[in-house]
Amino acid sequence: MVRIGRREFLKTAAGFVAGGTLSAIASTMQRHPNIIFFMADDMGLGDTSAYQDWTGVPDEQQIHTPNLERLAGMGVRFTDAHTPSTVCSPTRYALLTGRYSWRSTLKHSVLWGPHANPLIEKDRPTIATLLKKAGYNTGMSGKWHVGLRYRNSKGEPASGWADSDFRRPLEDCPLDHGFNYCFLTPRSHGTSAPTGWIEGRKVITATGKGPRTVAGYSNYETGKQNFIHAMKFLEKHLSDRSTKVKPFFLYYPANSNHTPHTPSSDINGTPVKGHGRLVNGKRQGPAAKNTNPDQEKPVGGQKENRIDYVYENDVAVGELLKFLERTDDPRSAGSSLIDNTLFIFTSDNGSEKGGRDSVGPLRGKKSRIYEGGHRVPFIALWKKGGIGDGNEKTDGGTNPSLIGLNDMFATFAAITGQSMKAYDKFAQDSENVLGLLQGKGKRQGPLVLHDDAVMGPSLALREGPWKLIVSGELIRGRKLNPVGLFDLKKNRMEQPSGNLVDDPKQSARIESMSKRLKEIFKQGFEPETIYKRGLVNPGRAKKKDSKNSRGKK
Ligand SMILES: [Ca+2]
Ligand SMILES: [Ca+2]
Repeated sequence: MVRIGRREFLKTAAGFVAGGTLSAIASTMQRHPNIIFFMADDMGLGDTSAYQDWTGVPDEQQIHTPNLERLAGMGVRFTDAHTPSTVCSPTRYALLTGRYSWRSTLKHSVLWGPHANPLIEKDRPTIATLLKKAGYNTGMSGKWHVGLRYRNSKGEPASGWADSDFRRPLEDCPLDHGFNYCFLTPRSHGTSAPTGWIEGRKVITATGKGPRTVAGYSNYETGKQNFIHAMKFLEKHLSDRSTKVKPFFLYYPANSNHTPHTPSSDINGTPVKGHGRLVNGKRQGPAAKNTNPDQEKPVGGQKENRIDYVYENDVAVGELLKFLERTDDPRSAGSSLIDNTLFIFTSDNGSEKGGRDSVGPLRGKKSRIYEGGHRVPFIALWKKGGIGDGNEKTDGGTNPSLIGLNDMFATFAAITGQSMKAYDKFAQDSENVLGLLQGKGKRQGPLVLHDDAVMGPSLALREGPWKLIVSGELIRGRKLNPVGLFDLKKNRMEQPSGNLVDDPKQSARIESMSKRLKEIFKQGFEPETIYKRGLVNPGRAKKKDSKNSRGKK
């Protein structure tokens, strides 16, 4: 196995930035890894057997994910990886732009409705534009959920859902944010039904009325269709003379395992529905201990359709790995694609199902500011780049370092030798964690986490093992009000009895963390102008949010 050390990266990067000769640029391009970023929906740390030793979920409750185990064996597994928000849209915005969603117009919850205005501004760079600039061919297949714009019957940009006409090409879609190819559901598949599937700018299936009907959409086909279209992008990339000399970037935000749990019959011929299993071989698990200390009731166990839907992603990952392993790398004679591909598997927020068998040994679940809402599986592999040992037969590496999905922007910039100075006004919340993925160094800055369906648009600051939680009053433009301080080293479960927010011995820490959070917060927040323009989901109705949070994000 050839390992490219950090020093060689820096050399490559320096050559690229300096402009270099054409051949230097060409050789740099040859070395850039392909990138596949596979993101499950609503999958918790407890949902995969790749983390079973860490979560302690017993065999009779643990979903068996053999392909993720294989990936973890080849790569490196993070146990303190976080989504920047606890729900779909804001996490996706921060992943794609390297900027926290609460700096945008979306302060709370997700984008709703069949037509939500594009959250990513037209001129804002994304990881796709960044990689395109470095010579990548970029594609996505899966769930978008950061807004798009249709056209009306006259061909003008539609003002909303009411005047959209699906016979017209889309006015704003992933193609306007750095992707050369896209196949997508606009939102979660269950709530996307009126708009079905979109390929490029074209609505190819929909179940709406009048100009919004195109037959063929089925919730049970999302997994299958996402895979078919991901392969369509990859196979076209490899067969086209103009693209196969380039690296590719595939963004694969799967619909599974978001509710409704609708597993496909198969992925690439490998059966899915009816074939998911718990580690003990069964298809039902007993009720699990509730990991939320606020509620003592046990949570229902893993059920057949959910097991299959989680397994669907496992199968998709397995099929992609097989494809990468058996396909020659057109940029490197004698190598397979797997050798120089950075493969990342993660989730967009914690599990929607509480209970240790889904969120692992953490408090809360999807939509809560507690760890269960945003600490997720994160497995990375890049054989030639020194991420993991590439050998599935040896134990996988486990890294306890803190990282966030918002770090991908600066990390991909580093991998492709691009200076973040070019993105000074953008991606301010992204930190290069390439060294960390390679097992060296640590993340420098603190991580900010966002949103809670019960408490409103809360924020939390992670600094080392310490976590400060402040109420939604800060985002609503008023004041910073600390409501929680936890030492995760001693109290990973965030037990209320270990909430040190009122402990006088911690007042200096609370003061310094509050100050730091305020500094970060002010970097991109203009309450007056944003309030004048109108907030998206300002988060007033706490009870309603909590009720609505089930199964709709
Ligand atoms: Ca989600
Ligand atoms: Ca290994």
